[in-house]
Amino acid sequence: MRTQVVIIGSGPSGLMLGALLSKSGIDNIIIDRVDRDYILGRIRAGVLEVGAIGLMDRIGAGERMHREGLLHDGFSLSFSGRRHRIALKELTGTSVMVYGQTELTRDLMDHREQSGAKTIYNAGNVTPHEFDGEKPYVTYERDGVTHRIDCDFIAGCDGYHGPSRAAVQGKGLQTYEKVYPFGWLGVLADVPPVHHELIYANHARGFALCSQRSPTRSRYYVQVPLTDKVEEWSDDAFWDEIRRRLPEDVAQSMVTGPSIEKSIAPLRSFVAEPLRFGRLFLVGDAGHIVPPTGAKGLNLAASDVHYLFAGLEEFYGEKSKAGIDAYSARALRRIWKAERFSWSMTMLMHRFPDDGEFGQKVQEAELDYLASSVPAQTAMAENYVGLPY
Ligand code: RFL
Ligand code: PHB
Repeated sequence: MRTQVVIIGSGPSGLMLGALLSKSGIDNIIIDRVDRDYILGRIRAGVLEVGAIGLMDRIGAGERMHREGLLHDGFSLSFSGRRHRIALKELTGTSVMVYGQTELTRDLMDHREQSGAKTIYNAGNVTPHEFDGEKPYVTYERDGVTHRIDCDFIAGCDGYHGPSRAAVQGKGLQTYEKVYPFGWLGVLADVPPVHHELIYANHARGFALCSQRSPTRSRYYVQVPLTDKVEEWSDDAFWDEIRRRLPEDVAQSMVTGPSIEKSIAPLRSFVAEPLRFGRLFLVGDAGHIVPPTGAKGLNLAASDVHYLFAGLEEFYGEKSKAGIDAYSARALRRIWKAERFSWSMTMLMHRFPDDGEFGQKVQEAELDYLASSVPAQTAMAENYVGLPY
């Protein structure tokens, strides 16, 4: 087989890139290790920045998102029995949209199916080759047979554990990492959200987040030690714990019900540099991870795609390598700012077992400062709605 761009990974970054390339007449094949239903079973991000919304529109896959997505003009921080609203729209002129990653991925998969572009699911042992030269190729196995796809470029959109970053180990790859000493226990339930906007809570028992997917579906999280096992958390124990961490009036009005998904995700900050190795690019989670506190993971995948697509379009349209040469530096400038913001939101809102009372007092002072300073709120809002591409 031969195509222009092989995309490894059928998550949001691979699907968005594939859609933009197809729209520009650039042939591409997406290969994933698992199948469509498995990918759609993963419950992940929920908040879209204006840049990600714009990308969905540009692709032509934004119709359902605009119909069902919920525009949010602000969110609240809860701490020391107080609640303070960060008025995103008022402070920045911009809102964010609550629309689940699952739904966005489904829209992109349906769009791809309709376009007739090729996707290979359930591919084993996917491996990029010869990307240092002019003739890269990707091999994979299916039904015991090894297949080869020759291409011009390989886009590594294969997440944190995928083969693309593994393939560039020892080729000048630098990594920067911070692992946090806790995880998020998340519950999805068909109950109305406790509040019309998101609430991020800093509490002595640990962080809590009230998010949502629709007017009838809630997504809630609590900070838990990394040693906790999801099987040990009954639904009742979860509801009791999250209510303890929220302001009294919020806790009292919370509607509870059976969970339809429950999982624990560890928190990590991670950046790989550079994001280009010859004709192989790292995109999205393959190149970087943020802790979910800033709601940036999926949005960074979208901005990477924006920069890489611009480079590839320039390469095929104008025969210029300038865009692909600039991809890594352009993407990393935005990535590091989102890393900084996600790290600072994480440090501000969680309990750190080893930081003691001093750490806690500093958090309280920062939250008090935020609540009283419009410039501080504006800085938080500007980062939350997403920095420009
Ligand atoms: P994805 O979504 O991980 O997709 C990568 C795709 O690559 C495939 N793949 C392979 N394919 C072929 N061969 C292999 N060997 C392969 N190995 C992997 C996978 O099957 C998959 O389909 O990466 P992408 O597209 O870059 O998108 C990034 C986002 O998914 C990610 O940033 C966010 O979901 C991060 N994230 C969250 N972000 C938020 O903004 N808010 C959240 O609440 C939030 N929760 C989460 C998250 C990420 C999680 N992970 C990674 C475990 C919760 C979790 C649990
Ligand atoms: C979510 O709805 O899953 C969500 C929202 C905001 C975050 C993280 C996760 O910061």
